Amino acid sequence: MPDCTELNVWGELVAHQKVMRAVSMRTLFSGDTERFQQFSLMVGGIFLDYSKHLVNVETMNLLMTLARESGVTEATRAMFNGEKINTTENRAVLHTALRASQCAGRDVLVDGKAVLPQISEVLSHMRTFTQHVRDGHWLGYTGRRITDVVNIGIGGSDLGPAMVTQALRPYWQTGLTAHFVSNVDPSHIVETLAKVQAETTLFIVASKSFGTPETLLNAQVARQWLLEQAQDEKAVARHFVAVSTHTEKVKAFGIDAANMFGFWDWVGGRYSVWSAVGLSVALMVGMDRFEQLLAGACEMDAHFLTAPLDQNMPVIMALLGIWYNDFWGAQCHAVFPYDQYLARFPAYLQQLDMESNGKGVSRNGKAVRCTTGPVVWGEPGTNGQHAFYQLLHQGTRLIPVDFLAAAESRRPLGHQHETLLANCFAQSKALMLGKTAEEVEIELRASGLSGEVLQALLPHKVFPGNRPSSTLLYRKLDPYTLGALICLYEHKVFVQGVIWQINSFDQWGVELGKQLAVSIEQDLLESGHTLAHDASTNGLIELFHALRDGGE
Ligand code: G6Q
Repeated sequence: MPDCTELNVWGELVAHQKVMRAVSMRTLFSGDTERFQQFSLMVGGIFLDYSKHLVNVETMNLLMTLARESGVTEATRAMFNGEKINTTENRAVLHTALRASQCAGRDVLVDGKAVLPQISEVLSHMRTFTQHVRDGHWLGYTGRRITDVVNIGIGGSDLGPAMVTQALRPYWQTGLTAHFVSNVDPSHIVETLAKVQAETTLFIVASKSFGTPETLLNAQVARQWLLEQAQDEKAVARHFVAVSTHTEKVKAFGIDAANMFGFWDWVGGRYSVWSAVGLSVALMVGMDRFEQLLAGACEMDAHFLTAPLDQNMPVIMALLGIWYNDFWGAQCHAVFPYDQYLARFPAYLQQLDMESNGKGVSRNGKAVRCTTGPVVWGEPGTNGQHAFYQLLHQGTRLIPVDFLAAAESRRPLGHQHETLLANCFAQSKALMLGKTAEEVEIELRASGLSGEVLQALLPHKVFPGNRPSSTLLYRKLDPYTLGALICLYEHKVFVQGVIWQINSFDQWGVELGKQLAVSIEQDLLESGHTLAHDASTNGLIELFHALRDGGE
């Protein structure tokens, strides 16, 4: 497969971008009454409006050619079929299989072993366990019901369950509260333990490797805290469960293998919320709703696998991202949920997208020639409007935006939801239309300004417009819709990785810092010996000792 930049269509897209630079979205809309219908589609309860983009039919055709010639369809089949597409780790990538049972997806073999029976076994273990906790059969060491669930994990073993649990807050069982501890900063675990009682708290230690120092340190603190109060080792079995692929390490930590929920090396950390890593979600909202989450994802999987490229929602979103990233020089991609329950969604997407596609070497080991994954960021609307939207509207950067909103509020209150959505729609409209100098002048004259005062103010009030955004609108944020939404972004990231020819499923870039931290920690623990780092690191270590020990 030639490098994506060597494909003919890549050159055609470069040339086409020069034409599109002179086109305004205002003109595109006024010249085509069908634009909204043409550039929108609905899948799994999610409506995507991509009409407010710097694209026309020719743009989309060229982008579809790029997808076709990059082998997106073949790569998608390879992933769903369990081929070992994560080549640097020699692993299959089968988070799609985790939800396949919810929509009669077919089984696949990994190393000659069918995966669906293994998945359904864990799902049924999760069902029994979560039912017992939720209905009060599973009790703490003093015989009281569990009131608090603390998930201890980091990265993929935290962001997914934390985001989904928060998104599904309206479905939480009364009397149960979820907490998430991830940071090795002791403040995190200490502040969390201060909120709960040992006799009614269940800890989930979630770690695929069961070797992540942050997680194990926090889990040890929680275990010690429990034992100080229970004064009985047997209490651990009532208050600790593990989610992991490593039975031996779980047992060595002191958690009974019967209280372990397994998953497999073909589930990447950032794709693991669909596995037993979602146990906290299932505890909070119940197993039926957890399976609805899987079912929503399964509908999106089936769509992604079967829909033609030009009617394929993840493919369309991926190509729009590539259009701005590689042909317009956009550095980042913003995601603004006008949905408070999705407050952690941008943070979740940061890992999904940036850990997957933040790569500079292609699958064949050579440096990529294109620009790969963007910086992903975002905050819930309307908060962002009062903070950084200024830069979006009048700054010098091109920042494509995804707006997300529900038609129905989970907490209706007067007309506040309409106020929220009016702001959402107004922002995408403002980004697209902008405000011309002529329009500003009319406004300023109407407000009584004229002459030099008007002329001095006028340029500051002009909005260039022509700034692209997608709007994703759904009826309400229920488990099914959320499942489809997460899955949509997973496949968007996958398609981009295929086109850029990178491995979206490894994460070697997180290793170096971890390695260096080991020797630096030794130097922080023991002062007085010769430091062998660079001058800056040595200086920081010395200053740390001086500050901590009360010196300068
Ligand atoms: C995700 C990454 C990473 C991982 C964490 C936690 O894709 O692999 O974020 O999830 O490092 O790892 P463990 O689950 O093994 O503790």
